[in-house]
Amino acid sequence: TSVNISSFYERYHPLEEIYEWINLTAQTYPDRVETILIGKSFEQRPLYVLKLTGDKKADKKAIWIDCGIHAREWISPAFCIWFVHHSLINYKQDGNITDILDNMDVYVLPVMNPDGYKFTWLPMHLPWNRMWRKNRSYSEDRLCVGVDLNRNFDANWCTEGALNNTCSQIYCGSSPHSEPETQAVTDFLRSRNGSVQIYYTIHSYSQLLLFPYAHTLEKPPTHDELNELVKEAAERIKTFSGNTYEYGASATRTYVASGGSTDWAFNQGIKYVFSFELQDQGDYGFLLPPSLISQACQEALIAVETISLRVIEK
Ligand code: ING
Ligand code: ZN
Repeated sequence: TSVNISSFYERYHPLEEIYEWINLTAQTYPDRVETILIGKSFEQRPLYVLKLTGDKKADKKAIWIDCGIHAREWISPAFCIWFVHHSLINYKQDGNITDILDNMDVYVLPVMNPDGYKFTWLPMHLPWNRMWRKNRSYSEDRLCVGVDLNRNFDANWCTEGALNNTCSQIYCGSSPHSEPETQAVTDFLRSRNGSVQIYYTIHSYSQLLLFPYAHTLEKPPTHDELNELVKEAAERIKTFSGNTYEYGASATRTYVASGGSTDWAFNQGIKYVFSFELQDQGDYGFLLPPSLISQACQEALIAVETISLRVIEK
């Protein structure tokens, strides 16, 4: 009998293994990877960003990719991990990833919400824990635990599509950037002051390629340019796997949501801002089986490559 042992990159991993993987990756590729501690979570877990660099060039622009802002969306950290591995093993082999790394530094935050992610792996009270979305912050004056980090950014904070109710799945927090995870990301991006040109944030599920705005149905002046980019990405995914990814402005394509990271990043002046919803379209939902990790990650890679290479050309 043959046993099909899938690789590390085609499985989901508990948080401790992800931290080990970050260490090991930085040790294995010291010339290509720098680990940057950008802050700590509410429960004091480190938030590590991996900076990937190709051959040195002066005044490089940068790409930011964050994963795991929502705890239950396991394919998201799986993508960041898969993407880093893909980039490192294919640099100087594959033209697309080589072009990207030679022209842009790539910052990858594999797990923005480690406390929530950890909670979804705890065996008690399943299946409720597995469906946790928020972080795990609390205070004595609150009835319930957790803030939705994607409603906690300083962008029309806590207006439409967010709730000021601690028990809600879309609780916006006590103030903009009240959460240490949000603070760490916004401080870091501001510290790179102008170098970050493309911002990607990875969610699941629904198979969508979205861009600002999320908080209003109004279109930004660059709507058509952003729409062209996601349209091409969706077409290339369709050719690759046959899967359909819908695309468009976030609020129009899905629902109005305030306090999201994409609107904040866009308002900071980052021109190319995207939020991807990876597989699937609801059959498995957040419980995407490991056998689909590879294809889901390939699809997201196609979107990242298509958009990034177009922006580099501009
Ligand atoms: N979707 C996102 C959410 O936070 C989103 C959609 C994207 C909202 C960008 C705001 C900004 O609701 C999931 N699946 O979490
Ligand atoms: Zn999400």
